[in-house]
Amino acid sequence: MDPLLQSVFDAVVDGNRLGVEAGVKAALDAQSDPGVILNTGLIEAMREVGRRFEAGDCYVPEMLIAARAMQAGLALLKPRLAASGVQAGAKILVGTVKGDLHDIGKNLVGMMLEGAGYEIVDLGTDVSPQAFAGAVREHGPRVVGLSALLTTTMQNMASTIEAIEDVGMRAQVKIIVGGAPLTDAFAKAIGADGYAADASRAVSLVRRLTEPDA
Ligand code: B1M
Repeated sequence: MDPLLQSVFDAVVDGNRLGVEAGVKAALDAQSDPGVILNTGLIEAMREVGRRFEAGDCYVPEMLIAARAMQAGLALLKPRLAASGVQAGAKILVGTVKGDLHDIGKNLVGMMLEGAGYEIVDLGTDVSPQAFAGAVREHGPRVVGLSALLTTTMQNMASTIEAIEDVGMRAQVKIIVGGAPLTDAFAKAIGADGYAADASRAVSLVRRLTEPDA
């Protein structure tokens, strides 16, 4: 790999935000293609972080720090990406369901998905079923990601799916769910398209749902 891109990759994996910023700036100064910096430096590095997490070689704090470092690099690249016409990946709407204020896991999922090249619309926390449904109509995402951390609020995932059905948008979106109290069986019972136990698996799940042949 080009040494400048390698330095961006290594800095993301190490969670070194200043190193990522310096590496991205140096690569841009050296006329590297912004799309190549994104794919080879940032996205591949987050993929590596996801692999290490799934293998038990790193944990949530390291993944969060790496995701934040990646986002700092992405912020520098975004204007250049827009100018060079690089298309963002599929749009994904994420939010924590009604009554629930926990957002650390949802933010991590959003960051990992952004790191994988998807465009994220984050609705925040305590999002009502109607607000989710309205946002699906407004933004037209390929995937909706619902997060819940409380046994009391996970029930609101079912009403959110119903609300999306009620506005006639269910067939247009894949709905994935996650959060500590959830299980695959619960996800199936409420009619979600998939469940992910953690942020890294959420990325693989979205890839499977949006690019079935990949
Ligand atoms: Co709360 N809380 N909390 N809390 N809190 C828990 C969840 C709890 C298990 C603690 C406990 O009692 N042991 C318990 C729930 C019990 C239950 O429901 N059976 C609990 C409770 C009871 C409460 C309150 C009711 C307490 C009170 O006021 N009496 C209250 C509720 C407020 C509300 O939401 N209405 C409350 C409040 C809070 C704080 C505000 C203080 C704070 C949240 C701060 C914030 O998020 N900004 C908080 C915290 C921090 C926790 C714990 C300690 C940590 C949660 C966390 O961030 N984990 C938690 C106990 C625990 O989990 N050990 C607890 C780290 C995060 C990275 O993991 O969120 O699981 P997690 O996300 C993972 C996966 O689940 C998955 O990927 C993530 C990354 O790998 N995932 C998805 C998550 N969403 C996903 C979506 C996907 C895919 C994967 O697709 C879309």
